[in-house]
Amino acid sequence: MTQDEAKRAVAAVAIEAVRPGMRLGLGTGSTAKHFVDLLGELVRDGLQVICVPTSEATRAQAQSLNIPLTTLDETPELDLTVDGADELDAHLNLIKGGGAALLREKIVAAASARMIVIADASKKVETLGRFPLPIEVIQFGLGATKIAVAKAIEAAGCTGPTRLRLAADGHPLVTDSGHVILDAALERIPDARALADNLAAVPGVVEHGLFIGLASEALIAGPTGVERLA
Ligand code: ABF
Repeated sequence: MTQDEAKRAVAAVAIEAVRPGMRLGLGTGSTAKHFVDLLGELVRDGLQVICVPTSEATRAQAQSLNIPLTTLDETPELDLTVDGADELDAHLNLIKGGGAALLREKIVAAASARMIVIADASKKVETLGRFPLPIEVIQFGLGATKIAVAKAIEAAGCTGPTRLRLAADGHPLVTDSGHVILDAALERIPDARALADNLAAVPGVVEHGLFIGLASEALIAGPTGVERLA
């Protein structure tokens, strides 16, 4: 099974959780893209759902599939969000944000009664951190914020450089919400809760990619099929 086939396989299991009338959060990334494609097929066949996209990319995909969209202003409570992840551990703690959508993803996940993470087996790790941790920051005062972030990282017992994420044109990548992203290459995060709390306290940090206590379950495509972690 190729990695893309694995992503499709977990999306096909996740779509079984969708019921008529559900209010859904639609994730971002290549795995979530498969879920949205499958949802589009059900909508074409008459399924009634209303959805909040977690990025402009997912919005465009959903619109192209005629999936009915809403906002968290109109629909502040969602039944289910299905989204990908860059890393997940056995406690369902996640690193997300490789797709630069972490802020809206976290807001949508937090507004959902249930969050199903869909991932290929490469995302499952013993300890979070091998994937550089995305940290979304406002552009004002970036130099000072970078120093404060480094101190917050050190205070949580982690070490590693933070780099400003660049877009393909070599300029700083700007997120859908107009912020920039620092990627912290920490290798290991021994205490994700402590790091999350430290980062959240830094002025200028809008959000970070540690999702703790948000995922209800994960569907992971491995060599012997789809494993469910809850
Ligand atoms: C998004 O999905 C991002 O937060 C995360 O980086 C990405 C995972 O990407 P993929 O499913 O393409 O591996 O939710």
